[in-house]
Amino acid sequence: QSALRKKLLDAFTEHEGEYLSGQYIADLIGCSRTAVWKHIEDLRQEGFELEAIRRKGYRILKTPDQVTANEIRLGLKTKMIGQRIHYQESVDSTQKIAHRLGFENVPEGTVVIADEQTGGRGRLERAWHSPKSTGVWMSIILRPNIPIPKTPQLTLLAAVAVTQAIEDCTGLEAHIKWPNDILLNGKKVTGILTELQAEPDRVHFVIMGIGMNVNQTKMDFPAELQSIATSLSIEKGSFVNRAEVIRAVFHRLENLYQLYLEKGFLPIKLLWESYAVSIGKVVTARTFSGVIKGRAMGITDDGVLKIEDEDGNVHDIYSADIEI
Ligand code: BT5
Repeated sequence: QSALRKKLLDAFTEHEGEYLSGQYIADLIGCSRTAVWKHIEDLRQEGFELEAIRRKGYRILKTPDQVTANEIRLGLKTKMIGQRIHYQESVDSTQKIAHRLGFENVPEGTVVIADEQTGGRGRLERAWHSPKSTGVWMSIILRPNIPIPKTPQLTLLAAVAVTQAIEDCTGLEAHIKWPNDILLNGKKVTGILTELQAEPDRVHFVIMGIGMNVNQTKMDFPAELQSIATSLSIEKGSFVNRAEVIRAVFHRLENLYQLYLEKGFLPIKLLWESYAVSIGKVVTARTFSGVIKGRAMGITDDGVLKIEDEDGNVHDIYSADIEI
């Protein structure tokens, strides 16, 4: 089967852009015309786009969009982030693998990427829907020399990087919802999960998990997400190359991380506030200890959200879900 597949793909590669007739393919791989049709259907199942024209034959319009290390490396200009990529087709969660690698002392900037996650997760062990071949599911290992209370700043930094990368690749204007949601037209397109391994006085390593919806259609989302989630291709109206999105995130992330290590959080904070949707608006924050409604005033240098309620009391929000 795979030898036949290789022959077929080699033939398409050799005759790039041309039509191969059903008879030609049948002769080439030694099968019936009906079997040819079956092979073509298999390719379509795998994500190839093929055009079939009567009396001319078949032509490949698009190869599947992959997120393997080779595919990403082509055109990657970073020095640190993504220099090492661990790719797997299907994993439980890239976070788990990255944690394991973090303990194995892999270099900073090592990334774990999967084509599919069967147990992708968000904050508080919530599920993160990560279907096959349509999104970017990755975890980046960082080793910043910063005190533990500053680590939430990295979530905000990642949000800025993703927002910029989305604009680079699609021209779409994304917005950030504190602390970790990236929205397009008010719907969530990316979630960020920052986890850390720390000793009492210092950060051992940080795992920055990024989940981006790229080529899902509305129907690809489970019913409960259809009204709150979106993908880059839904918003752009055309297919988006995942490897290109990943490279753009790596570039932006590396630049901002460098800036952060040299100049501190202030420049990141200013960028973050310029992309944030909630600042100045009345929001509802659901925290562990209750619900706070008020005007979002901004974030502190520690990445804490400040909300002023109706009575003029200012609340510091460390962790919550925000409704705008
Ligand atoms: C997040 O959590 O937004 C962080 C998501 C991080 C996912 C990445 S993928 C790579 C790495 N490996 C992992 O296992 N995780 C990271 P949170 O703010 O808790 O949001 C979770 C909520 O978002 C869920 O309860 C759903 O309502 C919604 N949701 C789930 N899947 C979604 C999707 N694909 N797109 C948009 N919303 C989704």
